[in-house]
Amino acid sequence: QWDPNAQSGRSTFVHLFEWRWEDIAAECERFLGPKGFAGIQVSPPGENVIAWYDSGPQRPWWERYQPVSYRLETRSGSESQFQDMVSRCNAAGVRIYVDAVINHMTGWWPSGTPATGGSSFDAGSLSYPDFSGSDFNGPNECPSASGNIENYQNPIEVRNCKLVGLNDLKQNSDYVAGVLAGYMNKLIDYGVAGFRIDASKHMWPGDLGSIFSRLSNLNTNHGFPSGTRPFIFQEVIDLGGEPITGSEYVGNGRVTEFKYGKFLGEIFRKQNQLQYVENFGEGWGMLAGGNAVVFTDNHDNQRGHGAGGDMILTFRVPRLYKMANAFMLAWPYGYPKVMSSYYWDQNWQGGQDQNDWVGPPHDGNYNTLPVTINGDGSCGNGWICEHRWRQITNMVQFRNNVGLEPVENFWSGTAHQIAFSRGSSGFIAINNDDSASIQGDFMTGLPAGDYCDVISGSLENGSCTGKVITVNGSGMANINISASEEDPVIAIHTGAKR
Ligand code: LM2
Ligand code: CA
Repeated sequence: QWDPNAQSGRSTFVHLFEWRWEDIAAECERFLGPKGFAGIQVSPPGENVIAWYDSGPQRPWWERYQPVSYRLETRSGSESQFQDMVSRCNAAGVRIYVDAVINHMTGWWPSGTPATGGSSFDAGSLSYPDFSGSDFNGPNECPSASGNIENYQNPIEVRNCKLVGLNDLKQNSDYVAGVLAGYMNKLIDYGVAGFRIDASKHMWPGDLGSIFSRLSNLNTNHGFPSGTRPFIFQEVIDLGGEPITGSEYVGNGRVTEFKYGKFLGEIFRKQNQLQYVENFGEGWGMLAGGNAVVFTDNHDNQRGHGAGGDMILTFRVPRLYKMANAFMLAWPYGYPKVMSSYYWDQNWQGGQDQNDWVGPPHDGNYNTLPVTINGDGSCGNGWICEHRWRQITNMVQFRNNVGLEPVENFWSGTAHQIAFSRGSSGFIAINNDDSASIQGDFMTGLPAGDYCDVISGSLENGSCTGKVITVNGSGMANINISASEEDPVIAIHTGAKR
């Protein structure tokens, strides 16, 4: 289904990429719950191959996209830690969405290669704890010579051949569908609220639909109303130019709208113009907002995998990144996801980062390091925690506060300056011009009063730690944003009135 199953008044989720379950549970209680986040996409919880090359990737992040079994044992933690996390996050009002890797199992590895939960498998003879030979697509189903996907113009290849050599499951087998649904139902029983369906483009929409129809309703012991269906969002990379489209999947649930982050990158890098966003959404050829999950970047395209290329904005260009996220969170389109990353050193050679595989911060035994919290609220041990950046957290609260109010008073100045209000609940102005200021009296739509700009500061104990914006009796406010400001954005809303 399309509804994110969020607690009322919560409207944004965060991808805590590669976090440990213990750290996520703590983050729900100390930060995400109190700050109003709706949910979390967690890394795949099922057992995966331990990927290790003597010279080459060692425990890369992408090993988690090579399942061996559905035992809940990974670098993020154990089954009991997973259960504890889901319970504690639900109690804090924050939903858990599991990244479900159900298109495939591992790529080729020598027999005897270990897995994170201690299971044995033999990729070459298609032998896994739950699956064997005929559970996989083979030459009868896959028309390509190599058995791999070679031609994205042929939907049969894309769905029935191997994605980068990964053994491809037959979702139209009753047995396979039953195992996959069984895994997801166990997670539902533990209290999860929904799923990201990895590599959905590589599965037939009808096969996915019949797997989803086998899913249980959400667990009422975790506070979900009886009869609640799991939230589904399907990962389909559709930038146009291929026969498979995202719209083929909207009958099953939401779909990742990859055009969104690419467009935001182009706009804020000035390959396009900010002033054109007045009809951002369907008007730009994207899916209907109610069918879309949107994000500035994700774990793939922030490191050059996946879609969007060098336009994608990430934590490495923080000024543009904060502007783009502020726009995303202020603009009523789709269900937005905030990325939360870890740092790695890049090594660019010939336009390719040789370190794009580097896994999460770890100790000498490749145990993932805990997320530590510094005195100023930022994260340590190599965790970036974009979701804790004040400008981003405060805009999550802006979005919760403005709810479904419409965009009004849309204004554009130069090509890279805009302002708009959200009904009578919020107002934002963004200046991405290289030299011109935004300066003048703007219609904010807000009731008279003094408001805290939630970009330069926050409302704390009745006062503003940043700029104060005064709205007069007719809703007008004087707005001043020079082109050289650290964050050339002002955002005010009725939830942060002094
Ligand atoms: C996804 N969406 O459709 C994930 O978002 C993406 O991160 C996954 O790819 C992909 N699908 C499969 O689940 C990642 C990563 C790949 C990596 C795979 C499998 O982007 O580079 O492939 O996970 O771990 C790796 C190697 C590749 C090798 C393959 C099989 O990079 O060279 O292919 O494993 O051993 C021979
Ligand atoms: Ca497939």
